[in-house]
Amino acid sequence: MKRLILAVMLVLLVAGTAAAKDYEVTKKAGDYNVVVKIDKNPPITGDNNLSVAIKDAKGADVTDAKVSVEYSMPAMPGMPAMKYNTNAELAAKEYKTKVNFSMSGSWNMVIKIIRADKTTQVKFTVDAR
Ligand SMILES: [Cu+2]
Repeated sequence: MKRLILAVMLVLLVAGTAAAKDYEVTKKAGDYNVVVKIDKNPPITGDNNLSVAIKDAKGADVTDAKVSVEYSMPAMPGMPAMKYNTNAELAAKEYKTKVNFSMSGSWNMVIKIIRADKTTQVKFTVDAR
């Protein structure tokens, strides 16, 4: 019986760990392969840590780009349009920043990658709880 309880607890622990996995979006944009991660899954109303990893066509890490994150929500009844912009800073081959979703719902994300005067954009939506 003790063993069964232990086994059940172990399963719950593993399930909990799996659920805690980062929210992840992978996109091809131009020559780049871009992986965006958010540490809250699902993303939440309030602060979320976001990271962007960029690889070039050869699979090498891109560490000399300027990366910014724009997140917005169109106007809806009782709420004006919202738009925020933040610069991501390079740390350990990833570009990191915080995004603060001011309300729950669907947010339009635009990751801007500027490198050698060329701008590449990655777009996706995030549902914040
Ligand atoms: Cu809204």
